Amino acid sequence: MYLTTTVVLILAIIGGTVALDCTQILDSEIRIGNTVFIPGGSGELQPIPANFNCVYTIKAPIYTGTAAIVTLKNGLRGVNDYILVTEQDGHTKTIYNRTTGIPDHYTVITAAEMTIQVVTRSVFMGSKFSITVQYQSSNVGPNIQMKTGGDMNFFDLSTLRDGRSLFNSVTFVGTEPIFMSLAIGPNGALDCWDCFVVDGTVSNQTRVYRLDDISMRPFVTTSNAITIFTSVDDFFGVVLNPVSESSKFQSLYSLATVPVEDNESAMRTFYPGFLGAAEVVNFDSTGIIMSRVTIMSPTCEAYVVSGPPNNSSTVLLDLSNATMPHNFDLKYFSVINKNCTFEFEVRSYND
Ligand SMILES: *[C@@H]1O[C@H](CO)[C@@H](O)[C@H](O)[C@H]1NC(C)=O
Ligand SMILES: *[C@@H]1O[C@H](CO)[C@@H](O)[C@H](O)[C@H]1NC(C)=O
Ligand SMILES: *[C@@H]1O[C@H](CO)[C@@H](O)[C@H](O)[C@H]1NC(C)=O
Ligand SMILES: *[C@@H]1O[C@H](CO)[C@@H](O)[C@H](O)[C@H]1NC(C)=O
Ligand SMILES: *[C@@H]1O[C@H](CO)[C@@H](O)[C@H](O)[C@H]1NC(C)=O
Ligand SMILES: *[C@@H]1O[C@H](CO)[C@@H](O)[C@H](O)[C@H]1NC(C)=O
Ligand SMILES: CC(=O)N[C@H]1CO[C@H](CO)[C@@H](O)[C@@H]1O
Repeated sequence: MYLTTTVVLILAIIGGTVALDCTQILDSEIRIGNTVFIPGGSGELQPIPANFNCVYTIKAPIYTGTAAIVTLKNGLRGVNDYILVTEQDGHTKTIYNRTTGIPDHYTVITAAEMTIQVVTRSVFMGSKFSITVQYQSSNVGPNIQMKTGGDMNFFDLSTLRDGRSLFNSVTFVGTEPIFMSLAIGPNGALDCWDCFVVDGTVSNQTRVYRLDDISMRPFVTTSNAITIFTSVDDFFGVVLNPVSESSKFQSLYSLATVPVEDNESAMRTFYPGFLGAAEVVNFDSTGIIMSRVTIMSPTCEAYVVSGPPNNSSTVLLDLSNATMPHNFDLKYFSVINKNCTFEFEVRSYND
């Protein structure tokens, strides 16, 4: 028995445009400064034939040194036609003919990818779409080994900004999963929509997260590496701990000190046995002043200790009876709360 399959490709002509055939972006088109229009044209909506089903994959391979900004225009008309967007962080959204409020752009960081699936039904309804992909410079930064012992692992990503890259990144690699906290300064938390945290290295991404989705909760990687991408020049301080260190605490956060302006923070014991710690870092220089401690509980067991909160930390100050202000000739320390409700204020030495 002979099975003959004949594939007939019918090129429909719609308003003078040759119908789409699911052409993907060529590797040669992925280069810094290049803009690619899908499915052609120069950014205007393009008609989609009936029975169309194509998954466009948009990526920014590591060797190209790029990241991509993707703009999708929705011109769907058929009620059953749709576009399925799967972002690099796994978020999906199905867009129909009535869908409004699509993000003004999507982002693909180096070595990540997103897909846009365009589907039409058997009847041509005049649906249209357009995808514009702009490739920009993404500068993959240092690979840093997690320090151990009494050394704090911290990094300000604004130090990587080079004035020409959309993204700059840093990677920390350890021997166990990594806990990350955003160091909050006097101006509050960083406001950056297009900042991303990768569980893994740039070339081996276990998962991509938008910073906004993880910055307000404890974040621990599953792999032994973490990569952070910034697209803004603002201060972007992070403090990292091996999970064996962070997991001892029910609450662990970090503070960035600046000169002149005190940063206030409060800690409390929510239930017996609740252990909290704050990692205080002067990212710019050496010297931290604890200017005030106000204890609200009848008794207080809380300490300032050296380095990250670890067995190898040494107690620098007993907060139950400390005199303020207290100067620490250090770049960082940790405040450990064993059983106390209190507020404290810290700032950098003026230099
Ligand atoms: C979406 O489809 C419905 C049903 O066919 C139609 O009534 C409506 O006009 C369409 N909307 C747009 C914006 O095309
Ligand atoms: C403290 O740090 C040392 C060196 O990094 C490490 O071996 C040890 O497990 C840590 N102790 C705790 C309790 O986290
Ligand atoms: C990538 O990361 C995963 C998770 O940490 C690890 O299991 C795997 O071995 C890594 N692959 C390579 C090629 O390094
Ligand atoms: C914690 O402190 C409170 C009062 O501040 C006290 O009543 C309680 O016994 C303390 N708990 C422990 C375990 O020391
Ligand atoms: C050190 O860490 C171990 C393991 O988590 C813990 O059992 C022990 O109590 C800690 N020792 C001190 C002095 O904190
Ligand atoms: C603070 O209190 C601790 C424990 O109660 C005690 O060991 C220490 O000597 C006191 N320090 C000062 C400066 O009073
Ligand atoms: C002035 C001030 O208190 N700034 C910040 C200090 O740090 C906390 C985080 O613990 C921020 O919420 C404050 O905005």
